[in-house]
Amino acid sequence: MGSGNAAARTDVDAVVIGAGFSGLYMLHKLRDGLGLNVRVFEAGQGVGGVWYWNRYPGARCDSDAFVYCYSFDEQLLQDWTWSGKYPEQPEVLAYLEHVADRFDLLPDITFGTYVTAAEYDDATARWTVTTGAGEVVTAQFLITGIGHLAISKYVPEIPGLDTFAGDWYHTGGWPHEDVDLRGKRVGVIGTGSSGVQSIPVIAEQASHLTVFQRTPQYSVPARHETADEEFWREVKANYGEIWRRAKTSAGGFPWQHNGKRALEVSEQERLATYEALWAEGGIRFAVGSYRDLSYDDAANATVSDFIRDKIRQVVTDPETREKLIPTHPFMSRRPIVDTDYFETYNRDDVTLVDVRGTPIVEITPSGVRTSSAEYELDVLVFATGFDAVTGPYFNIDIRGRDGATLTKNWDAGPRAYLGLQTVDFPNMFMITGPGSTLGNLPNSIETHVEWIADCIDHMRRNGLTCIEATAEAQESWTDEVNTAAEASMFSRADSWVNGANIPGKARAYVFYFGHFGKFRQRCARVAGNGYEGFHLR
Ligand code: NA7
Repeated sequence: MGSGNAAARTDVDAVVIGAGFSGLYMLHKLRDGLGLNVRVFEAGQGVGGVWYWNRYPGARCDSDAFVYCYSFDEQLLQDWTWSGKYPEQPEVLAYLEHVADRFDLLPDITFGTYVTAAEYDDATARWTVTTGAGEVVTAQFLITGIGHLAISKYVPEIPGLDTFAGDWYHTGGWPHEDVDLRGKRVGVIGTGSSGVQSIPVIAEQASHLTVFQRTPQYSVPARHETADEEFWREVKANYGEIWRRAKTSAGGFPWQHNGKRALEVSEQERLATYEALWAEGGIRFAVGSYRDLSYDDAANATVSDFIRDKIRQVVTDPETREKLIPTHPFMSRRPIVDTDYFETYNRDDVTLVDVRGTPIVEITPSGVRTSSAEYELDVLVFATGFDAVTGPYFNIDIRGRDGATLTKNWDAGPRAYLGLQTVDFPNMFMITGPGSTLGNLPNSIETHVEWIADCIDHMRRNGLTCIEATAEAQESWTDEVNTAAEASMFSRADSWVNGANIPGKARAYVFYFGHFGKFRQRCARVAGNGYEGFHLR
């Protein structure tokens, strides 16, 4: 085991960036599994990554918690009990803090420290990593556990924001102290997952809430509930089988579709299936019914229409109701799970503004002015998302062989072999880098962390010092990423998964939308075949 005296070491085996789900497990695997010296740098003052920063009202997990966790330690699985189906942010953070304590990870993490630069030296096959605090550390391996979102909040450039007299926040950088919204006129811009989660909670507190919506969204009711002892007895007794199913499934969840095509059954049967899953709520609605919803337009239309009808049944005001009806196909954007989202628009103190029809023109000292009206606000909330996946990488000046930069290599979109490595950056591993799976992320993260640890172990056992993806393997994987995305509903709409949410950003798919279980097998096969597609020396 490493010495645990992180602050003293400036030459280590591995530097890991980030102490969220990815970085914590990577540290444990390398330090406790392989006996390496590891330093972890984390920008936040505590562990948690995305769960450290995203503290907005209503922030909660929307994967079922019993599988939104690590699976690698049987005792941890048996000891930890989530309060219910979709825990709120403080509980997910408490879980990660528990893991950090349990495996004694804190001594090797330097908090409040942003990695500003990393440079590869071909002669030594080592990285030199520089932090914002001016510390310089060298390492054989540079491993990014920087997530997809947390550090690269997107605030659109709207004229006049600097003149706004009230307070404004981004959901991804919510203050750690309480923000008192009681009696305030609050505006929320954005209706993605963060907006949809926060809007009902903010509406409870504010004197008036104005929602500025550009694109209406599908959302499935979470039907959050607390979990009783009986539920946990059952889950904990069957965890082996639950994980086996989750790790072989399409999305990293322990459920599969029902094997049928939507249009091969009668309308009556189809509606009964959707109704049953709707009553159950949550992400299972998206993954648990017909197998062709995510790639067949006609099949998808049946489920999209079903949700549109549900929205119409909930929202009472006809004008508001029509503004809330999405036109893109369900699952062409990352599915959203909510608690009372559409119901919130029935409140007298909530106004929905369609900023596609009447765009925001400017922010004034007293609020937001659209092309047709001015809305007076005390607080403005940007739920406007993130410069996802590439943003966190471009925020660090990473230089590979011969000074190669990611900004240049990825200017037409990111490219990486299995989401693990990118050409010109030897000995740099990415945990769920571009071209890896989305779905239930702890599962994707464990897949990569374990693969990386096994690979480093293999290298050490065989006296190898350097690994780099080959250009051929990277290009061929990028083709597969694009083919899978084009075949999926994700090609039918703009959003952060294809770079379309950031003006000027390259349009490219940043995830592999193929089958998660097969992706896992693929990673294992590549390793089993002597790391095919990688050059080792
Ligand atoms: P998202 O899903 O990217 O949502 C951002 C929202 O902000 C979305 O509704 C955008 O509208 C809206 N937006 C962005 N820019 C503007 C401007 N200029 N004017 C009006 N509205 C705007 O981010 P989230 O934080 O909600 O979720 C990100 C992921 O975090 C989520 O998928 C989960 O994986 C966790 P648009 O729809 O683009 O028209």
